Amino acid sequence: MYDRIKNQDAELYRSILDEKKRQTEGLELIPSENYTSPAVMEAMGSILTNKYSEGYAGRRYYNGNEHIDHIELLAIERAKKLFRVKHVNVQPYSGSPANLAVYLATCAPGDTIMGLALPEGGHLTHGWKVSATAMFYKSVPYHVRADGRIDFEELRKLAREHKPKLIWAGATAYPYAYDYKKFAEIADEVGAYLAADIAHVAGLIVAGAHPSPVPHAHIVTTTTHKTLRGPRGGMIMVTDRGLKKDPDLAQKVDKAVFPGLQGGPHDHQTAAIAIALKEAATPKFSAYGKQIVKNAKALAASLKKNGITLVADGTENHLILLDLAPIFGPGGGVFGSDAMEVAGMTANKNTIPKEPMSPFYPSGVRLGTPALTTRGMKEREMQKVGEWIARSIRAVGSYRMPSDVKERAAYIARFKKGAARNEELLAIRKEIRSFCKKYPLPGDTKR
Ligand code: DSN
Repeated sequence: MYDRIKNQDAELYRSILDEKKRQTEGLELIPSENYTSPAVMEAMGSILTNKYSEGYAGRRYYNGNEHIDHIELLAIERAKKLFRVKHVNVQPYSGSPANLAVYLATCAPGDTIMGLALPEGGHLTHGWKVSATAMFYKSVPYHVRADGRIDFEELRKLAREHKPKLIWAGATAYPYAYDYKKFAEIADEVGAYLAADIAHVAGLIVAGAHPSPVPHAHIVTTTTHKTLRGPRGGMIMVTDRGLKKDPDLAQKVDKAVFPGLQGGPHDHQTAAIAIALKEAATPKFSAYGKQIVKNAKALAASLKKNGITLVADGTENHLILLDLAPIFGPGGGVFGSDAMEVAGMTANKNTIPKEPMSPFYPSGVRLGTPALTTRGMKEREMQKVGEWIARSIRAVGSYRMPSDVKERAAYIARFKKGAARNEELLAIRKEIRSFCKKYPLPGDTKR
């Protein structure tokens, strides 16, 4: 495998192999990651990467696009059918550019927009202060309640007061199902566009394991590489409701993507998206999406049984948020996620609702089941994974984040050194390595 890279660039080849080993021998628990099929990867490495195709099918700025047109139209038709929407743009390079195009299509600079605050689970591009979306637009964030659910009372009050042009429904660390109907009621009341960012749950929606925003939102955006299990990429969809609100919305979205924001589309990516959409339309994918949620619920139950506190006391989707404050005190997310990494499990430190420390030293860990489910693991395996996570966290449970910010870097460096030598973590790593041999990555037959 990768023989040409091996012959041409030995240094880079080694890094690819090392990464392959990491992905194969460890448990991938980051809820926004997944393993694509070999066909999707083949398209990403195909000859299509050589082409320029600025514009849209039949209206390109370059010649030689007859086959590219066919590929892009195939992706669009598949997405329209799968999500039951009227219009799709498959050119956004990824989720953030897709979301930026929605602003361009619906707002003028300086208009008011609303999204869930980032530390409470929202996304940067939903108007968080360090993002261009808060620099060029007036952002009024809404929040979650103490139980972690979206505070619709606050959202309604703020919307009435600030009259936003655009409201985002979607998050990156939200363990509940989204109530799109409630969002739509508020957006309609103040005349705002409702954009649902379904990046995290797109695959679950297709599988019937999560409600769809399509009957409620005007615009839907998604990445294609999370639960949808395609290549890295993005899509923007315009619904019937969207076209009813603004008959020009589809053209506005297309113009926002190109020439508003981007140049030539990544045709190899478009082809890989088309393949992933074909895969996602199968009964096998439907079973996969449902299994992701069953596995997340089983993993949540195992974690609780093993003494770990969870935000929302569980999950309604693919994602689980560990509240590690009861173990480490505030700021323990870094100890939890780093200990898991030494033990062979990849997750990420994350803020929890009403975070007692800060986004740099958060008190939680975010994890999910899409990637493990792709490897064929089921509820029984989740029992074991929950035990490993709990054991890893307990193995470093005596660490406490210093309250003096200046002391933290040195303390974390000492913690990392200790964790790398921790016998319990190294023992778990060995167990996981041997366990993983039974669950090959897609297309990986050579063990
Ligand atoms: N970084 C993605 C995630 O992990 O949820 C969102 O952009």
